[in-house]
Amino acid sequence: MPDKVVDLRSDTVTLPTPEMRRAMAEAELGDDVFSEDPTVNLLEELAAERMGKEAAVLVTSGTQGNLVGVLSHTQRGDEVIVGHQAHVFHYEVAGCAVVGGVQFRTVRNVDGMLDLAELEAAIRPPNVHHPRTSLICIENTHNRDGGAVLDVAQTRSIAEVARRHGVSVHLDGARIFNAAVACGVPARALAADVDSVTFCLSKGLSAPVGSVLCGNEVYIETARKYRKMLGGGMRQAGIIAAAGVVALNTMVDRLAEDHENARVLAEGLAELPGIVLDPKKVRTDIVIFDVISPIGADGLVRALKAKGVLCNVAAPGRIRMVTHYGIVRSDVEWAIRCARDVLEGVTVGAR
Ligand code: TLP
Repeated sequence: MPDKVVDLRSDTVTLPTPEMRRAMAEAELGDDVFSEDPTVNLLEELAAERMGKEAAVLVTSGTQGNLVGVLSHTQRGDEVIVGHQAHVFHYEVAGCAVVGGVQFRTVRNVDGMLDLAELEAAIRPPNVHHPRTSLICIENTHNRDGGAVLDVAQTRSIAEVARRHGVSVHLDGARIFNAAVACGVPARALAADVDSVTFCLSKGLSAPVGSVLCGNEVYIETARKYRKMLGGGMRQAGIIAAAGVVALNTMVDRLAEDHENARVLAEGLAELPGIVLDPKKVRTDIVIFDVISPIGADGLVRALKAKGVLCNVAAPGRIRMVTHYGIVRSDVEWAIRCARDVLEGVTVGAR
């Protein structure tokens, strides 16, 4: 591997800032299972305030946030409606089915948005044969849809369908602050119409560990029990929460830089032979493109890795690159140059 590494695999690779490390070292601590860790309590208050919800609970990861989030809305045998590209459907090891005994039903999602007619039709009327539809899960920004953003009106339109049928809405807001920055609104505006929201501290916000699940007080009380059941009662978790507080206070506005770098990356890549990409669709930190070059997506990932540029295949023939706190403009320019060298050197039939 070359000396210089440009790691575009995910914003999860971000390292804590010096201010976070200091805050972690100096954090005031207590036993969080007794709700006695002042730093965790501070983070939870701050998170609830940012999301416009009554209460919040620190969880270990985005996956645990969604699992605890879904469990706290549902009973065994319920049905949960999710987009067919949802993270919770593709990448969370079927935890909701295994642990929660709930069944997922997918509806089409395009650019992060659910098809409203399909959504409404998927909500089951009460019937002795049917599972009860108790929850709709949405995702903002949308990972597999290339970091697509749902705006306030789109979120509201989904929540209105849910409300008409007495169904709750959970928002996987792993990257909700990226969505908020892209829309130019506070994150709480994007969470206003949902019943619960989870967001990640350890993606673009660069904290080392943790996510926060937010909702009303009764819901979060339930969530605390499920978190404990899943082994997420972390005792002196203020060590982690301290970095989360710094993340919320210092790392949100700078996400605009990541979005700008992603735009430059997308525009550069879109000009290369064998890449299919509409840069206008890139609004946040995720760039997803199809590879029609004979080298293929796997071959391009391998060739870039040999040059020190890391990225992943997101689906067959499709690559994902993500910008973040560890990536500056010259890294993006370098990645484009490496991709150009590889793709312009490919001859038809080569693999
Ligand atoms: N996504 C990861 C991988 O799992 C693909 C990534 O690199 O993007 N919701 C969304 C929308 C996510 O993108 C992720 C992580 C999660 C939930 C889960 O978060 P973690 O990894 O903290 O469990």
